Amino acid sequence: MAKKTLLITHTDLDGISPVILLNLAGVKFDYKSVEISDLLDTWNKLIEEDELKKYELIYICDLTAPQEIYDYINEHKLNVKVFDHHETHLYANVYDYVDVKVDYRNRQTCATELFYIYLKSIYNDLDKESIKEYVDYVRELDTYKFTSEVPKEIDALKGTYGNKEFIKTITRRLKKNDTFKFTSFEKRFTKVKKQELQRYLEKKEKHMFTYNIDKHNVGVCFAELNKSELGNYLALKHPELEFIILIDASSRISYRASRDDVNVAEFASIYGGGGHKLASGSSFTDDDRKKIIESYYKDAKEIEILVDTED
Ligand SMILES: [Mn+2]
Repeated sequence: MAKKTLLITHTDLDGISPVILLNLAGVKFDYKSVEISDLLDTWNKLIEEDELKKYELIYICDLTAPQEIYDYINEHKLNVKVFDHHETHLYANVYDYVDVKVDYRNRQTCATELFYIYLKSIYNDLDKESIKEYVDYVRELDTYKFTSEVPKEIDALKGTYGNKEFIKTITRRLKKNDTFKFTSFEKRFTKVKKQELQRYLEKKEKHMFTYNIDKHNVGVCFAELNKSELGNYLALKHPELEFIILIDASSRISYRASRDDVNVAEFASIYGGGGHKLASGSSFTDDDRKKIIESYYKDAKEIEILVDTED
């Protein structure tokens, strides 16, 4: 059996677009798309199940790999190439098979762009206008620097189609067309979705609380959906507030700012979190959730009941 290529990549648009690029290059490969926090587990499982040796080449994209993974790669002399743009990953540039850049040609870059530059130098077929355009859209979305609405529309389609179907349909489209185009159905769908989002943002804004926390004037909102759109919308609309706190009670807390004088990473670190200057997060634990239940229902006592989750 001929050896194959393995791609280990992130789950977002910048993570799954490398899958599309390998499809377009005509490479025979398997891929795993994982959350950053699951990378090490995924890697260790590949080792345990003796899977790694099935591959003659392994790409890792859009994920910050910990030193442990590099130690293994170096010790076993695996043929690996890494493409990423996270600051926390710059340390790995000491290895000649790693390409981590935060900026490229005087602007922020993304994993898809770095991977594309590399693949294009090997597979001439990729040097095509539609693919170039698509990679630019992915970069704009991932670095939040927009010149049009198209990147957000592409990302919304990814959410609607689901990753597998999205990869299939975009691969086919980029192969066939000279420029990147939406179908007429997608155009109509996107318009309706946008109107829906606008109503959602306005509704959330009405339910925003304002607080002073640790000497900062902030807006606080509860939200489970469209958090980055919402955080951005509220931060831009309310320059009188230093930043916006979005509490996703079933998951985590996000901090968003649009002002240069604010550093939400610092604020988040007080609460055990971290991130970037304008976008950070901290965790919201089961203990926090229980506190809410128990402060609302004064007589609540937690009990153990076996729940049958099979359906
Ligand atoms: Mn990325």
